[in-house]
Amino acid sequence: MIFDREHECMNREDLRQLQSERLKALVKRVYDRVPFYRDLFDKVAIGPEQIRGVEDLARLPMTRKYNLRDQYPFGLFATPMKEVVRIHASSGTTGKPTTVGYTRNDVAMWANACARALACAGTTEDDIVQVAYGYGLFTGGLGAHYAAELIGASVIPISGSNTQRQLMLMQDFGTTVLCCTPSFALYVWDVAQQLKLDVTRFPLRVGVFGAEPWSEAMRRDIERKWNIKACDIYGLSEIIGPGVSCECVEAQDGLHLNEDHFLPEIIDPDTAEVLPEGEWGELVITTLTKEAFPLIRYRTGDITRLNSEPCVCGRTNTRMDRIAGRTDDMLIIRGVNVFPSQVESVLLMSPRVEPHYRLVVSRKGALDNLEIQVEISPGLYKEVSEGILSTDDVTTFTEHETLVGLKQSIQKNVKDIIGINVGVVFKEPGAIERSEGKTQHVIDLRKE
Ligand code: DLL
Repeated sequence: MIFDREHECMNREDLRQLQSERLKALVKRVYDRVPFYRDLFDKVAIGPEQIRGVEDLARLPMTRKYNLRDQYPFGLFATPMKEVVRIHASSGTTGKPTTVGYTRNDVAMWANACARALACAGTTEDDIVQVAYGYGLFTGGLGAHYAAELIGASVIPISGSNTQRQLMLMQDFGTTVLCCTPSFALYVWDVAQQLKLDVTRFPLRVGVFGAEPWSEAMRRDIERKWNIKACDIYGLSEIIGPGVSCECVEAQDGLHLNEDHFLPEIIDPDTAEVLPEGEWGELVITTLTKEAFPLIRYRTGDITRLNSEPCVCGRTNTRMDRIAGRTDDMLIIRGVNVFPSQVESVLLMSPRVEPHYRLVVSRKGALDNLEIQVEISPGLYKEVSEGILSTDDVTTFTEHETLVGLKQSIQKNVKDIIGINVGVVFKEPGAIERSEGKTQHVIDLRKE
């Protein structure tokens, strides 16, 4: 079990001291070694000698995804390629991917940070860990793999896809911990139902799910369906991969951040002003110990808030809330900021719909229009289909009175809680395409 009490339960003053020392060394290193940072710091007339510790962090300029793209592929590396032992890259939906590099020490630090995360979620050396995150340039597979091995668990490196085989190995090998995206966990469950497998009798105990936004309601749904504890793990390839933070299985109340390696701040995404603890905003991270690809004040685009109250599990490191959304997938519908995860939470208030949904945004004249397409539960589908067959006056799915009522109640909840009027379209179970990687919930027709 990798519970690093020295660093995870540190007195906060000592932690700040450690962070300050590491920050000073980092700033000097990037200034000396990376022309991009030297230029960036020179532009705002900041030199390494002016950074005395964490208290001076806000004087440093921020970095963003486009800086990484501009320096593609290796322009931000702070070590010669000879010392780089691993390269990962983001999938890059637009144009070139962003590339990140690791030295041997970086790989070891990552394994350690991610091992802490998996241990925090309850993984021990007695576990059998099925890693169903994709292996490859994506950091999910290898990140969880090295971490679980470091803990001493038995790792099944199955990668993503192969749903039936996932289920077979889960049963035959007695998997106790599953690592994958939350949507894949739901997908595998669906397939188990088709195969008439009772997954609640599997030895599976814990799921360590992340790489995409999910809601508290979705957690409850997954926990009930699988009869497990589901913990949220967060990370991004630019910073390290999975293992930046993770929930503890004891409290499941915020994700413990590995703050001795990753220094967090929350800013207002519009003004870039640093916000006080507890306020929602964009997470900004400075990597304190990375060698090959250090980042200074990197704007993650992820919306969360921080809480440095000690946790019941004993850890004292700052916890971040589950990611509420991204600054760039925030939808603005008639002036109201809407995150897909908020809609998901409202949808899942109804037990009669499934967490398989799509948000289709279009423009009618000058007005933005949001249509929620959501699958109804198999039970409701059966009830409605039988109803349609046995009644003469109701001929279509959408006219069925149960669905009309359900639609109105979802519309009312969305209006009351999020503050917008939406259209709701019900789909049959299985009609919404499943994803084996990250799910794309939003289709924005306004951009086409
Ligand atoms: O998704 C790393 C990872 C792998 C994290 C496995 C957790 C588990 P990227 O592909 O670079 O890296 O994508 C990073 O995914 O900025 C968030 O927007 C989103 N994301 C990651 N974890 C979570 C999470 C990996 N737990 C981007 N909740 C990040 C919400 C998440 N969003």
